[in-house]
Amino acid sequence: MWVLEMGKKEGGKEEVLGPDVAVVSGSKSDEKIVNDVLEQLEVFGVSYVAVVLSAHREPEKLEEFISNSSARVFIAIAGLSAALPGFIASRTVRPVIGVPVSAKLGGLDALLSICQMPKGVPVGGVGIDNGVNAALLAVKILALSDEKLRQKLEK
Ligand code: C2R
Repeated sequence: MWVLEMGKKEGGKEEVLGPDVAVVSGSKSDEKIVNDVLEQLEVFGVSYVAVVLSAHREPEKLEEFISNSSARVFIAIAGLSAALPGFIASRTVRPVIGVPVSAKLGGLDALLSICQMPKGVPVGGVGIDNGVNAALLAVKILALSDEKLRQKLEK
């Protein structure tokens, strides 16, 4: 797991220098998909933090995590009634990529929960259990402002 480090802002004020990607899963039972995401991020040397936090079960903790995180992209992994990606998107303007997990109904429940967001609160959804694509999409977003990463993607 990527560990938070303290750093200095330009003006000398202290801030927490976070990882590029925050990977949030709704339950420890989503571990396999989380590992697919982390492995792919590691291929590109992208820093990450991975946490288990549920919007349904621990909304206050999740809210605190989002507001303290300086990650540039969120990947939210959840099965069943997957509120997690939408919850995160409602509390940050940073991009959120949702990964539906096939816990029940082949993952269709989670897929629809993630894709059918109301206007104004977008979540980018990838295929069911497709953690690899979520990581690649996050890398593409980061590569927009990172030339070295863009070159790695092109290779
Ligand atoms: P448990 O195995 O812990 O009962 O979780 C998780 O992502 C998991 O796939 C079963 C499934 O419930 C999902 N879950 C959510 C949320 N919290 C947990 N969809 C949420 O806040 O959206």
